[in-house]
This record gives sequence, structure tokens and C-alpha cells, in this order.
Amino acid sequence: MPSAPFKKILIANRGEIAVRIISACKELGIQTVAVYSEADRYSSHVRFADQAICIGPAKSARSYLDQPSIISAAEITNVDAIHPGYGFLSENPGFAEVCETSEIKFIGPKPAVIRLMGVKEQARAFMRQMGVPVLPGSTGVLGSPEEALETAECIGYPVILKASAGGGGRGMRVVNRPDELAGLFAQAQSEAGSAFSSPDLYLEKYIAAPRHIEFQVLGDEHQGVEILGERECSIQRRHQKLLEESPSLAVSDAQRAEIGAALRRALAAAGYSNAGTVEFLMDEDGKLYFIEVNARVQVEHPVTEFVTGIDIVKSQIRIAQGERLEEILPGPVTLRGHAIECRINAENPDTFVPSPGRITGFHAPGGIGVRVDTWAYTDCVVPPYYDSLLAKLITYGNDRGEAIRRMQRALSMFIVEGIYTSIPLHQRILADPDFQAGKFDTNFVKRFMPAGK
Ligand code: MV4
Repeated sequence: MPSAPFKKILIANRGEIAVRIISACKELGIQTVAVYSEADRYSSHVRFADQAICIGPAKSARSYLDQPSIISAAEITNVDAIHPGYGFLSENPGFAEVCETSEIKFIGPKPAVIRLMGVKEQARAFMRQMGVPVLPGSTGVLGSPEEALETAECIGYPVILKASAGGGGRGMRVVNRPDELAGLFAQAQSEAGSAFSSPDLYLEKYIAAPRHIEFQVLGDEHQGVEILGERECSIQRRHQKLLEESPSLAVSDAQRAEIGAALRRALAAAGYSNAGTVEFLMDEDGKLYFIEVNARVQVEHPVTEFVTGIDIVKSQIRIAQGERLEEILPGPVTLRGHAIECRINAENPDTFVPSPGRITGFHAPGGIGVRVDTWAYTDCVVPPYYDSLLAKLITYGNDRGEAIRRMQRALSMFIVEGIYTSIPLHQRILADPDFQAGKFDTNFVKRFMPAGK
């Protein structure tokens, strides 16, 4: 049953995460195949991989999302496995199935598990049954606006309607009063129907000023599960995270242990194998409630790597080779020190308008406790077709204060010329007394927006 070690992996992604996955493969002695669109011919992942294949035009739908092109590239190069990174095909159960049929290992959970976690209402029901705290709300999909009204009366307003096939903040409606419900239900249903595969809705108690906290997990193919602490991801704007840290100042040791134990049971029962993230909202009383699972590696995984000393991407690959967590991990998981990540985006720091173009000068900081994950270099071109993430700057310190000061000095030594970046916004956030005191929720970044938006 445990498959042989991989000789060659295809990376079905681009940008910094493709480079990150190539790094892990190099350290494991695994050959790599990059795929790229016509817009990415001169991208770093193409240069660093052992082989590279152009899979189509710039538009993602015709390249990084084009399953036949990617499978063909995998077959031509005779790879053993495909690493999907994040975004694109990473949580597509159909693609995971196609890989299986083509006898290529998909580095991720089994298709049925991806599917369960992708149907948000089912993931919520599963977690509730397993004793993980979930928000008061509907049981199963809402059959009608009348049923929604009954449930809302039961739990009290405000409530939030969510698309079962949604996630990441799309297709949600906050309902403050009973008379608004029918109208918002119809809106949410039609939006969900056209944006996602299904119009199914469910309902939860609405938390107006939550913290967004997520637990990093690793599951192997033998029911082994480990919890790698949590990340604080409340510093975001319009569901785009800007800064993440680990651990969260708001999570107590007792809470971490309690949620961790429940998640170990739940994910082992689900047969979860791969790296994954379990998202929670923390209410004003400091209680944590499950909201959804991300069945992939995440952008912000390096903060967890710093505080645990565990290489999450290498772990993903070794899990997919059939190895057990006991073999992969150096010992019991412990958290030490504090790590912060700033997402350096190619965008105007005041308006958030994307800023593609040529980078005419580039210098990344280094030194103790500093890590830069990037695909950028002097004279590279940031294409307008994809997300604007240029680099991730991650700092580690013995405590949060040291990690913050290290981030401030590293930002001051980060040079990107020729385009706008979010660096000045990060500097304003880090200098904010409330940020420094750890007093913030998901509304924090609004104070830096011109019209408070
Ligand atoms: C919520 C919520 C308040 N109450 N659910 C947005 C992303 C998606 N994963 C879940 N989201 C939210 N769900 C209840 N019951 C507020 C949000 C939310 C949010 C969550 C995490 C990080 C940033 C956010 C920004 C606005 C709304």
C-alpha cells in the first residue's frame, strides 16, 4: 500500500508557491517539472525546475486551470505525482479523481474528503457531530425562506446566510431583522446558483467583530493526525489577508489543547490526509467556533514552520508517499517563539489597485530570523492576469515584540522599484499601538482606508 518514494513531481502552480514546492523537492532529491502560461515564460519557477512545459495562454482558464493540458504535461514527463499548491486546482475533487485515474498521485486529501470539506454545510455537520464547537445555526441545507425564518427566530438576530458551495467570503448575506430575510434569502440563493455549482444555503449566528483564527493540521494515510498550533489571520481587507502570525495572542494554552484534541479526533475519523487548515471565528467573549476547512497548503504556512520547526511542504510530499507522521516529524509538536508574515503585494498601498509591470530594482532583506518566499527578481515583469502576491516576508523572534521589530527593520531593507507595493501599508499596521497591543479583529484594516471602507 505505501507507494515508493517519488522520483519526479509536476508543480501545477506558479509564483512563490511553485518556487516553495520546488525547494522542498530539491531537498528531498525529487526531480521537478514546472508548467507555465505564455505570460510566465520568464518566471522563477520555470528557471528553477528541472523541466518546464508551456501549457497555454496567459488566462488561467486556459493554462493553470486546464486539466487536460496539465495531465498531458504530467504524462509526457512521466511524473509520479502532482503538487497543486494553493488556489487553481488545489481543492478540485474532480481533478484529484482524474489524477487517480491517470495513475498520478495527487498531493492532497482523497477526492471524497476534498468533496466533504468543500460542501460547507456538510463539513459543519461533520465537525458538530465530532464535538468541535460550531456556531448556532441551521442543521443541513435550508429548504425555504420560512425554514430560515424559523431558525433565525430560534437563535436570535443578526444571522448570516452562507452558500454551501461558497467559502472564502463569497455569497454571504447578513440579516439583521426578520423582515429582511426573504429578500436576502432570494438574493443569496440566486448569487450562489450562478457563482457556484449549487444554490444551497445555510445559516449561522452572525459575529460582527470576530477574530479569524485557523489551526494548521497534518494528517497521514494511516489515520495519524497532528495539530501544529494556530495562526491569527484577522489583519485582512475584503477577505485578502495582509499579515498573519503564530501563535495568536487571543488563544489560551487550554483552548489550544481543547480544540486540538477535538480536531485530532475529527480529522482522523474523516480520513484526512495532507496538510490542512481548520478555520474558526472567535467571538467577543473569546470563544472559538469552527467555520470551514481548507484542504490544501496555505499562503501563510511559513509562520507555522517557524514556530514548529516543521517543513509543511516536505511533509505533504512524504505523506503522499505513504509515510507515517511518526516517521516524518522529528518528535512531539511544540510551539516556540513567535512568527509574523507580511504579504507583499504588487498593488497601490492606499487604494489596493493592482500594480502590474516591470520591477526595475529588487532587493530582499536577510539576516537572523528573516525569511523571504518570492518569485520576483530585478527586471522581472508582474503579469496582470494573476493574484498580486509578489513576496512573503516572514520574521521570527523569541517573542512577539522581537518578531515585530525584526519585521520593521526587514521592511525598511526591502526594495521594490518600478511598481507600487503594500510595504508602506504594512509599516503603518506594525506601528499601530492597537496592533502592537494585540487589540484587533477582522475590522482592523478599515481604519487605514480613505473612506473607512
Ligand atoms: C462569518 C462572519 C461572522 N459571523 N460567519 C468570511 C470568510 C468566510 N470564510 C467566513 N467569513 C465570515 N463568516 C459568521 N457566522 C464574518 C465573516 C467575515 C470574515 C471572516 C474571517 C476573516 C475576515 C472576515 C471579514 C468579513 C467577514
